[in-house]
Amino acid sequence: MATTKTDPKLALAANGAKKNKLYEGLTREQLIRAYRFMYTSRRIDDREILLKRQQKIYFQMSGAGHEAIGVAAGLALKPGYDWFYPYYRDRALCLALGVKPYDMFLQGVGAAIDPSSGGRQMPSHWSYPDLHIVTQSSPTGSQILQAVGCAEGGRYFARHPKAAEIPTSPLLAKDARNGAPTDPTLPSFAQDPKDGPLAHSDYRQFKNVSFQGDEISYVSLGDGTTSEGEFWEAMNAAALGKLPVIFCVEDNGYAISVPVEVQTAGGSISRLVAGFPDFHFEEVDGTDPVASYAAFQRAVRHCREGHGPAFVHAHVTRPYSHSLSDDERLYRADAERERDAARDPVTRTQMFLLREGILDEKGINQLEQEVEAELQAAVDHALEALPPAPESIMKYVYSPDIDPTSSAFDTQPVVPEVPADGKKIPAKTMADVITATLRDEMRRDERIVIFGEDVGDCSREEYLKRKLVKGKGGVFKLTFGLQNEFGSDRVFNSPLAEAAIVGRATGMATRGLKPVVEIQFFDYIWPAMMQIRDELSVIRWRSNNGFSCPVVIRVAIGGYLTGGAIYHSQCGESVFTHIPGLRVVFPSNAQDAAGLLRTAIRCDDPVLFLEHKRLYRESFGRAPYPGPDYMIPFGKAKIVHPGTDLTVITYGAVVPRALQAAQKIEREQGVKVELIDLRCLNPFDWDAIAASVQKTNRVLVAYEDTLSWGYGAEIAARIADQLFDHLDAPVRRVAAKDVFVAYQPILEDAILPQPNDLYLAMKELAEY
Ligand SMILES: Cc1ncc(C[n+]2csc(CCOP(=O)(O)OP(=O)(O)O)c2C)c(N)n1
Ligand SMILES: [Mg+2]
Repeated sequence: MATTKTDPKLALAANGAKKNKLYEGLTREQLIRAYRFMYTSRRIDDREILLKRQQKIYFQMSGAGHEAIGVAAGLALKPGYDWFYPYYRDRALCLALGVKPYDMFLQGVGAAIDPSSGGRQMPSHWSYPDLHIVTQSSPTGSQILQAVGCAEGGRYFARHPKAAEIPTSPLLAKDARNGAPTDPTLPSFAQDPKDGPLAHSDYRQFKNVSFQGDEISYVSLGDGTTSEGEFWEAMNAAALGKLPVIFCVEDNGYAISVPVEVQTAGGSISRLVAGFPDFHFEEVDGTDPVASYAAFQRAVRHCREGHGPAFVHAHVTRPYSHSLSDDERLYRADAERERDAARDPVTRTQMFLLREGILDEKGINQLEQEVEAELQAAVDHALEALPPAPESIMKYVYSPDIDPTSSAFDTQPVVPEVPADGKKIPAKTMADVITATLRDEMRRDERIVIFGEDVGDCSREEYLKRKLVKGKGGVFKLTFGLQNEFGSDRVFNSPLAEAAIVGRATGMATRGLKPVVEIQFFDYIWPAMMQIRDELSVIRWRSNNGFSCPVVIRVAIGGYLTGGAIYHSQCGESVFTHIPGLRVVFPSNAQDAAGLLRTAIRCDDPVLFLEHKRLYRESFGRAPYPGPDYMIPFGKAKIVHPGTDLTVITYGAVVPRALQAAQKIEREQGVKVELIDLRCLNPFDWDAIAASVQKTNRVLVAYEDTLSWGYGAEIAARIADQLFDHLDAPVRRVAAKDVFVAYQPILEDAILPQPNDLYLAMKELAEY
């Protein structure tokens, strides 16, 4: 293909004495290649702009002005070896890494065979798994923390190479045999010859890992994007870990219409970041491919040699306004635009090639004609490509390989035999059982890493080693002892930065690790919301299954704490059940917590695992530890109390309260309540709800979150829609008042649903 190799004829102008001259290590042939990529990049932008005006594509974002720095990075790094988190201006980088113009036009037309997303994402949102170009989104800067996590993942596998292996029987088979017949459609490694398929119950079967000892994570962003908090969190994390990440800031002086001096204190991002330790810093004219290549070479060397991260600040131009929807003449004076035009990287490089006698005018013309012909063919071909089928929209919301609702995740608890002396097997708290499950899973799977705020036993390891301290292990102590047993590579404290916890975990999981991270309180999950909503949950879908990131996020949630107040007591799960691609689990007792947490860890989807703080050590719901292989499929409710007169649907800390009310109404009024604990909120067990409502004809939905727009609204709406004929009474909800949880216990009691509220609602419904 013309864009990837240099026509030897063109280099003929490489004449005489200068023939072997190197330009910062680049040969004359490499410079011609670089120019070809740059010119191709610019002309793809021009073609796309035309196609957009002809309404043949639907969006355009140009990389104009950023070509030289992109090509320099592409030549200095290795596709399929290093990892790339580019942004939308990195067209020239992608071309230099091996993406074909045809692939780019397929993005524009939204073709089914568009390798980036199959028509799901805008053009210039790059995703090419084979080249290690990781799927990119639109929020500015949300890729940066993932690049850091990606580097951490690579380092982890280099230190723990056995973790990268895909386990074979009997390790896998041990937990996975369910007696299902052999499935001929499964890949051979997923089959156990004796016992049928390995039941699709371990994400590692589908998560191949590759890593290199000296690999680099590249991430780029614009000057405006350095104002995002995640940028600073990422810089800090990269410096703390001395990670091999190259941050490339492509500074075109503007973020849409906002100039750099309004964006960056003092007007220079280089000056602001200069204090980060262990970084190598470069500030370069990013319109000059030779200077840019030299800067990148030095940055690459620093990272490959393990000295830490690098920061390349490239001054570039933006000749085509921000996008097709923007006209920069509205906010930039002509003189300023002319100054930029004089530095245009494509013309500049062309002049350089002529001046150095690397190409003559004929050579330039020939190269440009070849590019034009290639692009014409690519456009023609792409315009013939078929759009995706509307029926495909739900594909890859979740893993196509592992179904956590399946019987593969349905195993029996293994509880130690009752001792001869007849003493009862000790019942464990939900907190104890969660710790035991984490410990057993970490023993079984070396890809699991645990991090978050305070989750380690002690960051100053020598205190632990010398037994000077016992260790903390989480503010609720659920990870206590895990750093001690598994080491600080696998269990460690993170900086106090929730977006960084989830963003880094996402990058690690993309590489095949299984991060089980902790958000200390649900009330503080919000800084991570962008990562959860726009990245973690959507990466598989938007990349058309090119990438996935099955992270588990454990979160302490809920009230009834007497004193927790507004910022330690909130629920809010419906905000997350509203997100496609995210599994949401909310157990009410020890045994369910163990079974569901194990399913969360072994499955192939991102999971939000909500742990009610009030239930951690409650006597309700204690149980013996159900063993190291106990799993419960997602989306299967539990009938906590069978009944015939009224269905109560609930979960979490309302379960024991509803049970209390159900027992009272049965005692006092003879009303038999069927109490359903959903356990898993997305997916949820519609079949269990429908069967019960058809039997009782009366239904109450109860939850701790605020009433309006809450989780129960969806359940109530579905019941009204699909079970209307079976109802003898209106669907009722009992939930928190539409206000925040207050500190004074009298107020908290009035705000959160109490057993008596549930009792009264049950009575009213039974009598209706
Ligand atoms: C989080 C977020 N906020 C706002 C936007 C809208 N937006 C898209 S690009 C952009 C400006 C980015 O400027 P800069 O980082 O300098 O990159 P450039 O486009 O100049 O290369 C803005 C505000 C967005 N995509 N994401
Ligand atoms: Mg900018």
